Amino acid sequence: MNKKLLTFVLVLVALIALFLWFRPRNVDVARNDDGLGGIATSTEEVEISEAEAITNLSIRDRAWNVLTSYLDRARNHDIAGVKALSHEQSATCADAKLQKECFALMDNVFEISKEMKKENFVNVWQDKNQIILSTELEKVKVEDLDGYERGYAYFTVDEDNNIKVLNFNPNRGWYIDPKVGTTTSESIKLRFEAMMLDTDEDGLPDEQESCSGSYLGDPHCTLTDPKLRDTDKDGWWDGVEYFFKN
Ligand SMILES: [Ca+2]
Ligand SMILES: [Ca+2]
Repeated sequence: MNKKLLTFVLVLVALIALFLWFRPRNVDVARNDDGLGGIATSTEEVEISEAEAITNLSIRDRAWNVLTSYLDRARNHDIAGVKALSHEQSATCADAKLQKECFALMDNVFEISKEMKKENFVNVWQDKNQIILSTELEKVKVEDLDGYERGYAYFTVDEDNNIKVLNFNPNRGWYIDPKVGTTTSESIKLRFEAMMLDTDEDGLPDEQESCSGSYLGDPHCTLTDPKLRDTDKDGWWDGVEYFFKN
């Protein structure tokens, strides 16, 4: 590996919906956003078939509405409501004895969601089983670190065409300490772009799929085909299936 890479602080931000868990490399990057941004509050469940017939909403709108409802329910500590819009309920919230911990998890998820703005999620990848919304790569400054971030929201679609929240992450990113090394801003940008390149648009960067570059020797790499969305051809994209297994 290039020595310059040693200066990178790799931070995989994976935050996350109530049914998921924090990754060891997670970091909560707080910003001073003004409220909920594009997150509205609605308790309407969204079914693809209904939406198509009644409102003609786009897939992006339907998925975002589900996420909005999910977050609204999390904010209100509505365990059953969150479960209904989740791909899978968290073990914490499934255990009645852990209600306090579940509520804390809900508060955390809702707080982090404040960074998400609908207008930024311009990429829409979907088929009958899954939907991924993502933002473009954004240059950021986090405390003393320079970095690039990209937001993701993952959804599944069940047999009744109900959209369910699988995972979301407002700022999956990689950061570098500018005081370390002599890397130029242009080479940093190129390196970050390579680190976040997702050729097959399945929600997993090429390097994570190929266990190369920033994922060399990383247990979170998947050894899936970075040029094929559904490596094992079971109908679930590699980036979606990742959250089933991790
Ligand atoms: Ca990929
Ligand atoms: Ca698959």
